[in-house]
Amino acid sequence: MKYSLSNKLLQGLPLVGTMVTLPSPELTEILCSAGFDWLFIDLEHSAMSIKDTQAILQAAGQQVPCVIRVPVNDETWIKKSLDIGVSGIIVPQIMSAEEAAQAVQWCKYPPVGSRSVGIARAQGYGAHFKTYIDSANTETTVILQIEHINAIHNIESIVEIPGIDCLFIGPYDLSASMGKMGHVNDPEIGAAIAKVKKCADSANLPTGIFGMTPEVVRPYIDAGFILIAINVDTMIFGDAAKKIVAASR
Ligand code: 3PY
Ligand code: MG
Repeated sequence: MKYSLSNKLLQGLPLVGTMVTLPSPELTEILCSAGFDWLFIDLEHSAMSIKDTQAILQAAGQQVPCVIRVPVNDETWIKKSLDIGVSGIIVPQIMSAEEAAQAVQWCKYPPVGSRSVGIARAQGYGAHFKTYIDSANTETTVILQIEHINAIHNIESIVEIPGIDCLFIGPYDLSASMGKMGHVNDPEIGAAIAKVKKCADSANLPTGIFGMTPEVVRPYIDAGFILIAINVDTMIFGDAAKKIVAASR
């Protein structure tokens, strides 16, 4: 697969993406030409359907790898997302090794996992069936979100689960679970994130993180986080619109 994100992650260089929440193929084309290295398509908090998401993937084509964040750690969401032909899956709110193993299992075809075999866009509507099923287990990027204090407590066992390609920090949910909602720069949150990084490093697992601005994520890039998501399409557009209005008053 030309657009494999797993291969890019293995190179160890920072990959900068942004969050897509609007069902607009045109906006996706604009984000692809802006130069992002990957797109984080969010089905957890957006109003997008699987059909909307397929149109986004069609717009991105082979230009930029897209990853879908499923709403919940769930077999149906994972298989439907994979079958529309995405580079990887982000599973939110992983709290334990058992949950991590379950997510990986749903992302992989047998004998490694239990993903159901179908024919859809991912398999070239049948035309690339064999090529796809032969490569999907290694080419599909499995990203698990660490974003709850329970996950921090269980991080040593989570990193041991085979088949995880990246651990991605959700600083907002993490801060909420620690009674400090939105205080993503709080030292206690920083210490929890540092613990994840240390354990991930010892297991040779790449790490990623979300932040609202390049300045917020800079220290994490410097610390070796490589899968970086900055800002959300709606806010990028809203901020640009506000600047025009302010500058013309
Ligand atoms: C969070 O900060 O909770 C996120 O999920 C961002 O990706
Ligand atoms: Mg979150």
